Amino acid sequence: MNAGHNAAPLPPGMQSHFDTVVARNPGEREFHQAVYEVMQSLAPVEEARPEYSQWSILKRICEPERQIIFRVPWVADDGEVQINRGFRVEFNSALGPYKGGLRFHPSVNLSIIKFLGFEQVFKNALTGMPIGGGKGGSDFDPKGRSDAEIMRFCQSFMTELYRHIGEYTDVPAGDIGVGGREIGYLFGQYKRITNRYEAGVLSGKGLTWGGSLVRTEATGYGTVFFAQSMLKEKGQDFGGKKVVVSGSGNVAIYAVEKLHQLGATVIAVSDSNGYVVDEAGIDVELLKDIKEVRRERLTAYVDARGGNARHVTDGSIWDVPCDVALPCATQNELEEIHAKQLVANGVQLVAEGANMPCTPAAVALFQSAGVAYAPGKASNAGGVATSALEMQQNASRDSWEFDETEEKLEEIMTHIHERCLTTAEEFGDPGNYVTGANLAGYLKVADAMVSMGVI
Ligand code: NDP
Ligand code: 2IT
Repeated sequence: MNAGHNAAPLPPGMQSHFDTVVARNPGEREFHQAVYEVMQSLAPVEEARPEYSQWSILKRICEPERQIIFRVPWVADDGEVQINRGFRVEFNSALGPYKGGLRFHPSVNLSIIKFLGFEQVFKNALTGMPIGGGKGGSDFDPKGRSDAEIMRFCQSFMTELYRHIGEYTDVPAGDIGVGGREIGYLFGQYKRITNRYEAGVLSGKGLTWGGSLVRTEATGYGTVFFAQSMLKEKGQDFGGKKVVVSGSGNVAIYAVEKLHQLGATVIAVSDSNGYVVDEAGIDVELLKDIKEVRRERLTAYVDARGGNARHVTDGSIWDVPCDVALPCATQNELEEIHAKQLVANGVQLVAEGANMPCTPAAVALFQSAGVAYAPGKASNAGGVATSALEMQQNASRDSWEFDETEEKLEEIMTHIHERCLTTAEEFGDPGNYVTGANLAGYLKVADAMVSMGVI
């Protein structure tokens, strides 16, 4: 079997490895998809590095080092006891402590956390920072919950998680449904239980208690910096480009902000209820107010904005014609049918702000149509890279200026872009960012694992 979504076949030797992963992890569709996607790139390294098969690197890399699942009981405002499920998958620590976000969304299950953890291992390697890969979260749905309920949930979640994490062990951060507010409640509970002010245990903290400037902006800004490097390869820049950004959360908002700074016009954003088209350019300050302060739906944007801005609930945001598309919402949000529409409308570049937002068939279509396409593990690595900068600042009890930190982020993204291209070229697939990202990440982790023996 393959990973679904019409993925291209694997070489025969690799297929048997993939079949084993499917048999050992039954029903975990998203995890299978993420593994398959990496395996599609691996044939040339397996040939070039015979020691990898000698030491069973591929088999070990597909097996998380540790998977933790726990009960999260808490009491809702109406007095009813709620039970959620918590996860932390500590995937690979060859390069450093496990590092990766926490996702709170009703769709969360072990498959989703494992796909995210698996991707995180290679993404973190690409950043060049000393961080391993992990991911966690819960099927808790924050929508419609009061602040007090969010706090009680976070406290209960941390009451179990605290024993597994630490500055040198595992350092969680945010992801979907987990932002500054949740990191605050989680950090408070960790500090209380352990009686340690261990700033390096979480990243994405507030600026007055160990957080880093630019971490909030980092994933969105970083994705745009990466896309800017891709455009530069083609002799172009963002000036005058029409861009569509899906989602309207942390990643999407700061992608829009940076795109506007670079002279592009973002004409559409979305949430899970529909999308907004605003040909005059999305008003990012209004979007921040609605999503970060008021925590409302996008219909409120249209009500406040007036003019020609409109809210659309049928079809898809990918129907909106654009030069550049940045999927920044969630996995598998951009399918083959959407890719066809984007290509028909003349899209030139797609860079993923979200994790695995394009299905394999959509990716294949972009690549065969000559659309420049960047996978999230390269293009959205700016968030975790800035988390690692936050860890550096915590370790040295220092805090850096905004401009200095943003410069470091831009440098890191430019460097990842370069690594992708040189690695793709080295392994005979010039210009292919998927090959470049998968191989550059894999080689770094695999070499470290070879050095450390069978553990
Ligand atoms: P947020 O929770 O801030 O925002 C998520 C956005 O995506 C919201 O607009 C949300 O709409 C939409 N969305 C989420 N799930 C779905 C769904 N199932 N269907 C449709 N829309 C959905 O999360 P982030 O912006 O932090 O994360 C977005 C993506 O970026 C994720 O894939 C995440 O893994 C990835 N990412 C995040 C990083 C970070 O630093 N935060 C770093 C690297 C990658 P609604 O509000 O209606 O649910
Ligand atoms: O997917 C991701 O890279 C994140 N959610 C950020 C992880 C982190 O540790 O900053």
